[in-house]
Amino acid sequence: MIEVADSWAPSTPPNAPTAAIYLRVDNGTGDDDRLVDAELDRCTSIELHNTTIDEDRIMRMRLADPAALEIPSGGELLMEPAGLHVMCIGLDAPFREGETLELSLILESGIRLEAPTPVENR
Ligand SMILES: [Cu+2]
Repeated sequence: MIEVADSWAPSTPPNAPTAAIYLRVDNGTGDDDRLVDAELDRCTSIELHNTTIDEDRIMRMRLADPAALEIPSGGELLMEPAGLHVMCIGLDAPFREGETLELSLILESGIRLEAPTPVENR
């Protein structure tokens, strides 16, 4: 079975144009898979990002390499602060603590995982 073991999103300040979502997917199947897309009706578009720190110590986000989004058989994909994240672009309204986001994850195999995601500040 492949499943979202944990997902959460920090609340956002008023008028924030973007928001990050973090999660863990566990893969208990015998097949490798990969996260390829996500859907959330609160966003104009979604990108899968990775965070890197440049030589000048500035944090930057860029599109994640597909290799980094693998969900290996018997393993997990971990998306966490300062690393991989789902980037919600064109946020319609701030994420408010206590609400639940109806996030869906699309895997390379065609599997679609529903991931109700609480907004909480960890
Ligand atoms: Cu990002």
